[in-house]
Amino acid sequence: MSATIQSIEAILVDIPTIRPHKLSMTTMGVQSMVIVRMKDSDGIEGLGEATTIGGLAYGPESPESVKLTIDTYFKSQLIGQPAGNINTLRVMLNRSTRGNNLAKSAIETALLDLQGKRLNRPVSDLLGGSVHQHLPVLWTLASGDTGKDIEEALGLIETRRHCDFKLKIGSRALMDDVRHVAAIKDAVGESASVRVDVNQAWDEATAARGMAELQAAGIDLVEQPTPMKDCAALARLSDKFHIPILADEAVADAKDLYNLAAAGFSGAVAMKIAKAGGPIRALEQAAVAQAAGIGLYGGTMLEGTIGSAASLHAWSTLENLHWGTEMFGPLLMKDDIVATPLNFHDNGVDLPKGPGLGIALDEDKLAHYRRKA
Ligand code: MUC
Ligand code: MG
Repeated sequence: MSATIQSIEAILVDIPTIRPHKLSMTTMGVQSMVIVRMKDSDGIEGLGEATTIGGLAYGPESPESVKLTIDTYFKSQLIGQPAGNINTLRVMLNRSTRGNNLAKSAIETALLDLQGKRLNRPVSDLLGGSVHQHLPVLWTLASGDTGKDIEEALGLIETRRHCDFKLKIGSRALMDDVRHVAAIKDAVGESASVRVDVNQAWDEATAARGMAELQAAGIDLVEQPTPMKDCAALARLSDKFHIPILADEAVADAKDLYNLAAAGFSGAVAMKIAKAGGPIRALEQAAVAQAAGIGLYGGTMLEGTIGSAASLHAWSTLENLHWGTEMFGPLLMKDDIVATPLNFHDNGVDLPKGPGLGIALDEDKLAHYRRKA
């Protein structure tokens, strides 16, 4: 008889960030993750993670609500089911529960890790096989201070940890942001790609002016300048400017991307396992993007090592990641809960090896950082 799911634990973990991470809607000083431990009847354990940025200031799911969804609604449906048929379990959860994609992503990841460990194959093999073993990773400059950001960027270029940068803007007046961005672009020079993420903070008129200024300053990409539901604005802006737009919050899954492309959007899309509901569903976007001529980018919700590894296994299966990835989440945190961290070097990161995600927990660290109350 095939192994069945025996237990699922959803653990809240809080790890401080290495510095304040200033986004347009909030400033993060700690990253809260939900770590899923799923055991089957053979005693094999699968790991998953759900993470978001800035809690409810960012989106409708919080780490606490993800834990509640898993504990109260998903556990009872999954326990006792055969662990090996991931698609059947995904369909079951999608039928019983609308939305809650962060929680679904953690579960889908744990099922993939479990299956990979049982078959002794990496998760990337379950997704068709990796095309890349080393993936490019940019870094986000978001200290809130131009001088500190420049110092941080120059240090990272020097050590070849990162050569491309994303700046978080949108909380200040437009021209203050433009001056901040232009000063950083000036300091890092031609060879570094500098992009900005506005996290929906501008209306269309502000975005039009901002895009013109950023294009003149040599910025390569503008991420989600306008509110997520305003697809028409994103399409109009992409038509008006040469500087490409990266759709982030506007696109959770393949259907969103299809609708955006049908509205006339051109540019690129940030795929995220958290937005889509798991690595398998995130890759569905890649097929739509490729068909529509939209560029691909491996996005993060600032996941720790488990969520970042799951994303890397998915992105590694794609021939072209036109804009690389931003899987640097673990480096933004002061510490880690895994035994062997990801290997960041040469402006990128290695795809972890070994069965499943290729990640093992450090039980002492997990005990230290798990939420007590
Ligand atoms: C986002 O909105 O893209 C990715 C990098 C970062 O600093 O924040 C995230 C989320
Ligand atoms: Mg973004």
